[in-house]
Amino acid sequence: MSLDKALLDKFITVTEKAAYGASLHIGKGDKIAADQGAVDPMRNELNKMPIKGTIVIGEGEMDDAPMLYIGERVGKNNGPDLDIALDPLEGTNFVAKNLPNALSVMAIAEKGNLLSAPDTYMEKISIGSNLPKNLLDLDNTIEKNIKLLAEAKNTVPENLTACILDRPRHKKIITELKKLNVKINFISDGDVAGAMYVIDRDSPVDIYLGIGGGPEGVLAAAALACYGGQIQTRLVLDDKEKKRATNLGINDFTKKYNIDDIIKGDVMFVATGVTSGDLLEGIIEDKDTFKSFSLGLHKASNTQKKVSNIHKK
Ligand code: VTB
Repeated sequence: MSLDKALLDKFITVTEKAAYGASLHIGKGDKIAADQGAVDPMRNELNKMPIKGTIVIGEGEMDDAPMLYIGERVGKNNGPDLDIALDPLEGTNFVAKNLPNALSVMAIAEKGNLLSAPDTYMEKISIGSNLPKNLLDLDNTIEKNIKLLAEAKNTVPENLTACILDRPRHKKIITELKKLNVKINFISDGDVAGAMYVIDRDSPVDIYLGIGGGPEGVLAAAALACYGGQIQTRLVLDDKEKKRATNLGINDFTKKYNIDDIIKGDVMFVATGVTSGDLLEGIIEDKDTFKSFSLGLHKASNTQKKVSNIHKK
């Protein structure tokens, strides 16, 4: 079964309101307030929707998150049973420091169709569309993956660009990429967008790799599923986190998840820019209104649209 396409615009309204809420905190140095600024309107808007929604990826587990926690029910409790993954503010640092690329994001699927990833680290590797299925593997050496990708793209490693979070934990990968003369696009945060750069025609990025957040990996997978891109992931868990993963129904801690293991069936992905960035422009505030720029993707109807809307404050 597919999701009702009419829901896409309604979900876009949800991230628009959340993005505006976060935008009120741009440049104020307070990332917790910025996050809260997005969480409250996101929850309000979700509760106006004709859905029986369950948050499967949210702001944390019930004990440490006052709202939009994993397992929270949202919507008017009439309509389809949906699972929702959300990040009201992806890039809290970006908003606090008035930097580009902050987004409000959500992914929606039918019940049981999204991987419930715990809020832990996750190894990721993503590539764009029109490439052989499951071309790359997290267990390959960096050299092997880069060579496979270059070959599939009919080019050489030095013509490829890799995107990676700028973190000390990636030292080894970065050394390997440099040896192969691959161009590197470092990002300071925000790897939902990072993993999606492989799709954007205007972006030079061919491959995203490295370790980022687990929830962000599922959100990026939803977007990539709508574009026909690919992602492979594996959770990175310490002993305490293994227990949390077990609570979410994950028993095989070393499993490599391909995109079809993360996103089953139909899916929607929506994102609204908070601060302007590579994917979307940020919120523009006027006296009584604000203008927002969003991306709406729906796999089944092959919808990939960018919309801009004006809302009353
Ligand atoms: C990751 C990444 C996110 O924060 O979770 C990162 O997936 C935190 O990583 O997109 P560190 O612990 O290394 O700082 C983001 O960049 C932003 O939430």
